[in-house]
Amino acid sequence: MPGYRLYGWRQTGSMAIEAALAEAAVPHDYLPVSRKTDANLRPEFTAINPRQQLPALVLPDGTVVTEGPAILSHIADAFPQARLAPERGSSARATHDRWLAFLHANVYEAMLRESYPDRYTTDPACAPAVSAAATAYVHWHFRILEAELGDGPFFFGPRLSMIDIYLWMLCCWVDAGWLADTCPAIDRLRAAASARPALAAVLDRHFGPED
Ligand SMILES: N[C@@H](CCC(=O)N[C@@H](CS)C(=O)NCC(=O)O)C(=O)O
Repeated sequence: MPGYRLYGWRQTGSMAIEAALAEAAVPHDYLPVSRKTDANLRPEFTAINPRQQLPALVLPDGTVVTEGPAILSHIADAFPQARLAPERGSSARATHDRWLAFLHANVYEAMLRESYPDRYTTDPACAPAVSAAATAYVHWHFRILEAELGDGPFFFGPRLSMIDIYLWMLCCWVDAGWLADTCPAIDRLRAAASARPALAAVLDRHFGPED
């Protein structure tokens, strides 16, 4: 019987999904879709995700799930023993889902504007300004989240959740010096997540030396 299939690539949003699957010890096949050769634009992958973006998780019954938070929510609910999200219907779960959506809608999306500004303007001369504004927007949202964090090291204290995994990934895409200086609680969360063996291995696959 086929199992889970994750389509991903180095230094993309598949990093959080790999991390969640590793933390929950979910067996899966990893199918690399090269961003170097734009394999995500090929018909085979477009048939899986018409947005031509990574990640995409195919469930054992063939259901395709895209969009990071939807994939993370599915993993949390399908593997509750891993306790990577509070119980469905609880206030804690509403808080969890709130901040996951916040990170996805505001921060991840702004990071795309930062990296691909030409997609967000019809005037190529404006691209640098679009990118600079996106950086400021990312920083603003990091500061909002910084104010929400308690004693940590994770969002819900000692217990890792999907918010931490997603935020940990996003931390890889901001300036490390800015993060340490401006958002010490988020930086502490990042370090605590990176110290977990499962996440350290994923971090190395994404940001370590290429094979
Ligand atoms: N909203 C999507 C965004 C995914 C996304 O932007 N993925 C990037 C890699 S980090 C990608 O595949 N980009 C290829 C492209 O847009 O051409 C999600 O949350 O999964």
